[in-house]
Amino acid sequence: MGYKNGQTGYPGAPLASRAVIKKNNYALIPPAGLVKNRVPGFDNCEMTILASRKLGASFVDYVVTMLPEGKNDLGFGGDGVETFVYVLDGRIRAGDGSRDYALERDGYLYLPPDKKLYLENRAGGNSELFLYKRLYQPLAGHQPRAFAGNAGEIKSYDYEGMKDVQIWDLLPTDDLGFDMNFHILSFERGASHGYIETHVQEHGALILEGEGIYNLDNEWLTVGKGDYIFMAAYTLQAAYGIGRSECFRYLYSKDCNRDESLKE
Ligand code: UGY
Ligand code: MN
Repeated sequence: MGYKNGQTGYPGAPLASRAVIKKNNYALIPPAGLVKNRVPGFDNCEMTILASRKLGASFVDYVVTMLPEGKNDLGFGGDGVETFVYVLDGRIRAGDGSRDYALERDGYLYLPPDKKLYLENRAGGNSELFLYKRLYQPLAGHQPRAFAGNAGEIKSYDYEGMKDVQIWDLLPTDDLGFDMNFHILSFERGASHGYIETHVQEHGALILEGEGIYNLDNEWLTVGKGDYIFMAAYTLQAAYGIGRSECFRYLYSKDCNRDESLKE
């Protein structure tokens, strides 16, 4: 049943999976099927690459368990690659080479493409991270900047006129220097999107809490905490919050503030 839920050995039931992989369209990747990937620079870390170019994404997403001595001293990103780290659990030091940020649960840091991200676990036990990197798309006259925050300290607002759907914007929305943003969307039980979205942007989404029914390219799939969803450009998408938790809540990335190129 996989390293993420600590259930190795025979499952005592027929092998089965909820994973669905439709390259260049969408993917549902539950934690039970994840395997560890060794990524150079990450020491004492157990991690899995989620979305990648091989799946059809322009970005790479990861889940990382930093063991007690976990660190990245080599630096992640930089040289044209922007990065984002979100602390799902635990406590870490995240640095850009000249400045350090202490991040606790729900804390996050965006680093622009001219800075490398350095990480060190500072929890007594493990820390759980969600990590992202993408080639930054420059825009003349605008620069992105390092930005840190904690989702627990940001105010949400009604999502598209619906009080039972709340959205949190994790990065500035009024600065064209940023070519992407991270958001959290939360649905009370029974709440849903107002329509099935079709848009040019891509998403990588990690379910933080609860259960939902997600429409991906007009297939309705049950999803829950720990599941990862990749949505390619133009993939139909919408969800209902269901289940017994307070809400159905996920963290997701979305590209923004750029026109589409006519070149590859
Ligand atoms: O911002 C969004 O595009 C978001 N509403 N998409 C999604 O939740 N699948
Ligand atoms: Mn969307």
